[in-house]
Amino acid sequence: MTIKPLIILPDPVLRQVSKPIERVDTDLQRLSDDMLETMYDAPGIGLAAIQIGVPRRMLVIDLSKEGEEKQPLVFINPEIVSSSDDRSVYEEGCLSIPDYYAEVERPAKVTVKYLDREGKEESVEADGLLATCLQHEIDHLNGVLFIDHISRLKREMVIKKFTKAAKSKVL
Ligand code: GNR
Ligand code: NI
Repeated sequence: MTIKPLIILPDPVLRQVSKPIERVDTDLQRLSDDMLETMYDAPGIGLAAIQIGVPRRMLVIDLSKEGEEKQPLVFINPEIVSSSDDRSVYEEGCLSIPDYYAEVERPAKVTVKYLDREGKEESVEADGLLATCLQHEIDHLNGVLFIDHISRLKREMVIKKFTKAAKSKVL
């Protein structure tokens, strides 16, 4: 397993729309292991493949707490098939936008269809943090970031700050 470098705002790679996965094979399972290792190292509670530069529709999530047993979840070709009308607000962050946090309102519950790590069709009815995290990660697969759900003023400030930071880095 390998820890991969994270793609950071304003890298245009983050705006790519990821392509569906056609075959769940050992290469893909290796990619999911690398994603989990990268997420645990960061640390974060979720990671989409595009965040390590792979434009494929796969994401990983682990909501277990520090010191608890790990609960790695792998979602391949996930699709939101229904969303609740009631909303909830969470303070979100993103490994691709380090050290920036903002409140985002999303549907409180979602039903997601997906393939698991073995390629088996599954579905989950998620609420709470899992619902928020799934929506945040599925947004990544569509080139959408959580800052797209906040005010334009705040979003432009964040993008400006990260653009400046990237320019000041030696290539
Ligand atoms: O680690 C993460 N924490 C988080 C907190 C609230 C809502 C969503 C997230 S996902 C984020 C990791 C990440 O950037 N996934 O794409
Ligand atoms: Ni993110």
